[in-house]
Amino acid sequence: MRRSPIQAKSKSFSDRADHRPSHRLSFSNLKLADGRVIKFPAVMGVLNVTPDSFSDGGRFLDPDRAVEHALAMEAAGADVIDVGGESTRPVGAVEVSVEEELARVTPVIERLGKRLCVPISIDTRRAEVAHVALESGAAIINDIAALEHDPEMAPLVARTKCAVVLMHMRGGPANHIAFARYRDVVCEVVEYLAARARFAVEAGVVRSRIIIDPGLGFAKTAQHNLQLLAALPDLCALGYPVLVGASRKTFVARTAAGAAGMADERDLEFGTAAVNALAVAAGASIVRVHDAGAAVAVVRMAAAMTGRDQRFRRNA
Ligand code: PMM
Repeated sequence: MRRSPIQAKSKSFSDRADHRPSHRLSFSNLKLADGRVIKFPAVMGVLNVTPDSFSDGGRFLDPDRAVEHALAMEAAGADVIDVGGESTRPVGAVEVSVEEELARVTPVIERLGKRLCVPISIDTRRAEVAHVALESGAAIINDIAALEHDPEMAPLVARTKCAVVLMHMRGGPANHIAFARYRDVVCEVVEYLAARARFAVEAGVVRSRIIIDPGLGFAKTAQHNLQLLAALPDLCALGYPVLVGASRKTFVARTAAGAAGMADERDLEFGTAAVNALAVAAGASIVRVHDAGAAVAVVRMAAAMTGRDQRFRRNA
């Protein structure tokens, strides 16, 4: 019998490091309101239209380059493109106005809505931005504040029947690192996401379109992130598809580089690949990544090895 999240509280970190496949708890797909289907495990390609995001800040501020990059990620096999206009880098993120966020993402989503076959998700905490993005062709709201930041967000998701990612974070994008204190990080994150999913369902959000996310790097130390990754089966046991966003994050670089070393590109690349493979093996449904081509190969391999491959899968 699988332990409940509460029972899991007493497990030590090493007890939780169980990466055996957990297909029974994994989902096969997500059906969007427009009829499109995202088959799991899926790859979400990141498109940050910001000057200062941690990994790709400034590279895609120009809408032409942003559109080109999104199309390239789709061609590389990405199943969803996640467009964001607000930086959440752990140190030095600058809060942008709604107007600025809209000015960054709207021209890109409008163009992508006409050209991409795969669904678009909008990475925002603000209902006004989410609303414009949905009107322009987005089908998923990726809310790093799990519908807590803007009271209009839950009614918007419920009304439009779009899919939603509920992510765990504490504090805001600019100060979350100061909140990295937990009694038991796994229990607290699991309980938080269960409560936010309950809230969403009570607000009228379609249950089968809720995705949960532990929010790696958001108000978490490297050790917290590793504990959460080791406990992915506990998150999957909540009964919602789980998204894992570890791509190129500082804890991956530090862990992969080891105690002495300075992290380099290979540490980031292979560290990210290791997380993605083990996350899929542990039951995660979506990995959010910057290098879509690499992640597609990793996810396909991990899915095939754990009996989760959907042969001849073609999303959207
Ligand atoms: N990470 C970032 C931004 N948005 N959304 C979700 N759902 N999960 C994440 O882990 C997440 C996110 C920050 O990373 P980036 O600056 O490299 O995009």
